[in-house]
Amino acid sequence: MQHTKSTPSCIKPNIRLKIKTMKLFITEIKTTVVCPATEKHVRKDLHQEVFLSFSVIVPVPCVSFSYEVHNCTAHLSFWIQWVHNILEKKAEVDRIVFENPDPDTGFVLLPDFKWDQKQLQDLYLIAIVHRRDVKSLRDLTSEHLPLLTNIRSKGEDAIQRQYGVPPRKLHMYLHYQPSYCHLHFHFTSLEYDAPGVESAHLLSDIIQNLQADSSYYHNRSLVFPLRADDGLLLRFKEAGKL
Ligand code: M7G
Repeated sequence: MQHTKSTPSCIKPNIRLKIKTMKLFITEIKTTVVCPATEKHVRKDLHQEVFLSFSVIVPVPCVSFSYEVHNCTAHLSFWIQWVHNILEKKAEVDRIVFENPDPDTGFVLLPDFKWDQKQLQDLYLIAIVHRRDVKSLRDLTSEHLPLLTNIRSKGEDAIQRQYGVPPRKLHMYLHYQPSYCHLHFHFTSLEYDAPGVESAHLLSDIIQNLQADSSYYHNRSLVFPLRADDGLLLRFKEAGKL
């Protein structure tokens, strides 16, 4: 379906499809329906060869950094519309597990689409911050420590209260680079083999790194996976970095 700017986005998670196999067994698969889907939605779920790459931003900003920033700012309003819908209470209002409305340190915690909430082994929630000026790990400085510690302590408390899962059974992390450039954290059960481990940065590590050095994530090289169809991979190749 062709996407136009006025078309409302519709994402339905955990749709159960029954499939009859050749031997007449009925198999159920869990899927997510995205309508209308942009080329970016389709590409995100297609299998691609993945390479580990890294961005160096000192001493000279390299190709990747400007590309990362561009990636996180341009033409993406439709792509992250679902995030704004949640924050503005236009979607998933009844699924919110916890909210702290503070404009600087607040966030919304709710089940990720990947989790059907039927069992705790694959518990998966996301914490989406209210601030809209923090796109990714790269933007974080010690100024954001109150936000990060708030997410950790209030997120842990809410999950313990709601699901009885203690903090020592939780993974709390973000992805770099993110698919969605609005700061959000993943809270997953330690028992769940969540995808994206190669791009995960633990919330506790981020807090410690920023406590030690406010500009840690401004200056560091960061390793991240790149799919074969990512334009940045091409830039790395052109720059002789791969
Ligand atoms: P990701 O796709 O790994 O992107 O995680 P990231 O690298 O930016 O972290 C984003 C997470 O958001 C995924 O685990 C998705 O399942 C989840 N997610 C995506 N959408 C569109 C929705 C949504 O509309 N509602 C909820 N609750 N979760 C979503």
